[in-house]
Amino acid sequence: MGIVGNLSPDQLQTFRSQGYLVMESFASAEDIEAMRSRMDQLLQDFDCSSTASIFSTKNQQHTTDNYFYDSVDNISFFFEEKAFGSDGELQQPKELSINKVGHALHELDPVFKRFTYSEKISGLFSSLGYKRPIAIQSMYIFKYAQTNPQEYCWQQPGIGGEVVPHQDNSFLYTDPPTCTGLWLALEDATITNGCLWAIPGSQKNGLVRRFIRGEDGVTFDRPSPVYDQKDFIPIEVKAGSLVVIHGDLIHQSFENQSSKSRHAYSLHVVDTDGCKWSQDNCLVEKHDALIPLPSMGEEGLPASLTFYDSFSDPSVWLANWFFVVLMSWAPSSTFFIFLHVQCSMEVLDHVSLF
Ligand SMILES: O=C(O)CCC(=O)C(=O)O
Repeated sequence: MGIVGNLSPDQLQTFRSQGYLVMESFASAEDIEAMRSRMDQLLQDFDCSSTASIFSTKNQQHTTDNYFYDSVDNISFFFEEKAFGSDGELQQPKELSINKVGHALHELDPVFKRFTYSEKISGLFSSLGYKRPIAIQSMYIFKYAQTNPQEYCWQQPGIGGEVVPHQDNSFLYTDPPTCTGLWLALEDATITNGCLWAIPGSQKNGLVRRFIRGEDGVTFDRPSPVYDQKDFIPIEVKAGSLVVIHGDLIHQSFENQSSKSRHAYSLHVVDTDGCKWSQDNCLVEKHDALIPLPSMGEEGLPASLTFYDSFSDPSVWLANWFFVVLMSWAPSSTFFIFLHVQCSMEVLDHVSLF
């Protein structure tokens, strides 16, 4: 059976008219805990010395651009603009200096992959009419709380920087445009800690500009329109809420001015059926290498997420028969070989699952 759409007609109507939809309690407390503690671990394991030098050295546009391009199939760490002092040194611990981690968490990390390829997400894209949805990039965004100036000699108010008004289709362009953003609050997001803001209905005016990759790096093809801040409304949500964002919706977020952090997992999905990935996008095309989210009309889950059914595999029966024969011949050593093989298969099974 294919994946069934899970949005109600009212939810679809809201999404179409205002350009975004809030789905409360979309992620469970366990999902959130799993993603947060996984990111804690990734951060602890991250050796920041070489990456910090890329971002702290002035006039290194080329190197930072390359680091960005390579992040398409990596788990890369991006520093906050204000993380470094004039001496090029981090002003606070690395755990408080990262702006985001991306852009292939959904492919490379088992915890983020499991959430991304869950039926809840597939159902959503089926509801939105996607035929072959691809998760094209993922980000863990920190938006750190204000740090204590005495503790870290920090002069600026709030390190978790702003995200200027933008449309996601500018960065992840297909022809016709199909990007939808999913923004999952991993902590409560409020006006003071930097929640999303959006101009409801702005998606109806279409895409205003594109972010294009050329020989000299990446640039916008047009200047940004001037937006009236009065048109934006805050989208305050509880942890676990998902904000579904139309690719043409104008949205932004401000600096975190509070003492509470605001973590989020952001995922961008495009359709690849009847749509063409634009070759001048800042991230290179890699659709062929990607597994589509299970979608309406597809039978079951994609191969990478199916579970291995050992009972119907003749080679497993043959191997077991072989062990039975060996067992009757040399019982004790065969028992240990058997244990060893079973353990290896467990590990392999696990690897192929992710
Ligand atoms: O997390 C934020 O503050 C902004 C995220 C955003 O704009 C996006 O994921 O498209």
